[in-house]
Amino acid sequence: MITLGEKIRISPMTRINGFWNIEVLVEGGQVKDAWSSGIFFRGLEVILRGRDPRDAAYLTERICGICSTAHAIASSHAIENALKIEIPKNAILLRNLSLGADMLQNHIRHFYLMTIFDFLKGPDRPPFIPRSEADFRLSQPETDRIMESYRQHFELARLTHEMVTVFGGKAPHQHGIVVGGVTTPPTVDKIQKFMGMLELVLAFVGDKFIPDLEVLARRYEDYYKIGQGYGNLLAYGNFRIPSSPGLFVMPYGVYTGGRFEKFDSAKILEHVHKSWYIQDQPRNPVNGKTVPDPDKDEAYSWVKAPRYDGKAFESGPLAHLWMRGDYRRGISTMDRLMARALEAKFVAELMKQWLKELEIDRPIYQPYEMPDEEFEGVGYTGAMRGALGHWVRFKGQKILHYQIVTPSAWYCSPRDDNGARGPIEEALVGTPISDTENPIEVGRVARAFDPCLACAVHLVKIDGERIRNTPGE
Ligand code: NFE
Ligand code: MG
Repeated sequence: MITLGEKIRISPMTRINGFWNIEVLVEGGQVKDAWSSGIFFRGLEVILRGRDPRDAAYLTERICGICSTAHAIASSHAIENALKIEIPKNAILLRNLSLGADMLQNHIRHFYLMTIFDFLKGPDRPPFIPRSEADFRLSQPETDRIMESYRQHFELARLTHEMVTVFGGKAPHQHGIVVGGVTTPPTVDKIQKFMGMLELVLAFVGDKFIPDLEVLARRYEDYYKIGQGYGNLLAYGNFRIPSSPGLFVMPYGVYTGGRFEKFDSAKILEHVHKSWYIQDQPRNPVNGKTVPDPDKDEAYSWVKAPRYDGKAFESGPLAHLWMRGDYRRGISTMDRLMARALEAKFVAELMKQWLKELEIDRPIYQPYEMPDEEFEGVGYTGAMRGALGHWVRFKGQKILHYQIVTPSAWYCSPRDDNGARGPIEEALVGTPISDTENPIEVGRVARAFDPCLACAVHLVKIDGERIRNTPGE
């Protein structure tokens, strides 16, 4: 962490996935301004050019180990959308089950690995120290209870990954999803094995995860008011309903200015003025470009700035449950955490139902021809963190164009071409900071979004040193 006068830079921000800087300007005990910088270039969209579109699922899964099934689904949807392939009912159910298992893995890990140590005091030994000593409000019995769940969660998170392997072969980066369907037929032994693990996970979510979070929510009720941000929510359809083609358990939706709107993909534009890409007009991903320009002076992030109808949107469990009408308490740090736990329970219960709907000896794959003409498609899904889109154009067996807009790009984005902050930047504004030496509140607000940029491990404090590309300068 580097303190520059009243500017605080947390670099790298730990307990998230990936490499991330957060910088905040603190005045009068509050965050006045904030900058979110992705500091790691991946370039997957560039790597995909010239590859076989049928490999895109496996290549894009490597974007990330924690949301890989979501990429396999979005990629397969994009190519199936281009070629108008309808996959069989069993394939829809098996994809739902694999994504559901990976989502449970993510949500349990996010709470026990990434979140709780912003709120409770762990044991006085590494890796729990050094830590910020500020504002721990839980009683000793409450802390002991959550630490006990913390110790159990490792086994539960492992079990959820094992569930992914039942129909996916391996985890992360499972290989059970292919264009046209899935690879592994449902058999009685596989269904039973999956169900046994699911029951254990469901019990943990109901008996531990949700009650543990309720303890935090009671002690930190002020976090229902902190980190509210723009209040714009975006969700893409997720978990197809096999009996109702075109319908999703989690519906598409846009919520802005306190109103719902119909989703229109033409309103998505990615801005790059503050991102290290060659300067360009805002573009829909259909015609998006990914040409890095690491020396661009005005930029401060490798994350582009996706906007919908010109506005910054967050996505994720809160958006999913909001569109369904299942959770509309508010939009804040604590609401984001609460929706994630409730989504885990909701999805785990649905998974029991999907397992029962599987039909043994029925098709899992729809054969298709790979034509020589040029095709274009888009695949949407609701990943663990929300709205995930893959846009593809291919000719014959080669990808001509591929663009991916992840949920983390939506909410970790920097300022757009109009100078408007990204969603996390905006949510941080107004956050009270009790101790600028230990701005634990910044971590609470930022981590509640479940940012994914891979794992960073340590903090360095160098007072007063200037570093190039400091965004707020
Ligand atoms: Ni790496 Fe991901 C999810 C996707 S990135 S975690 O969920 O897609 O936001
Ligand atoms: Mg992209």
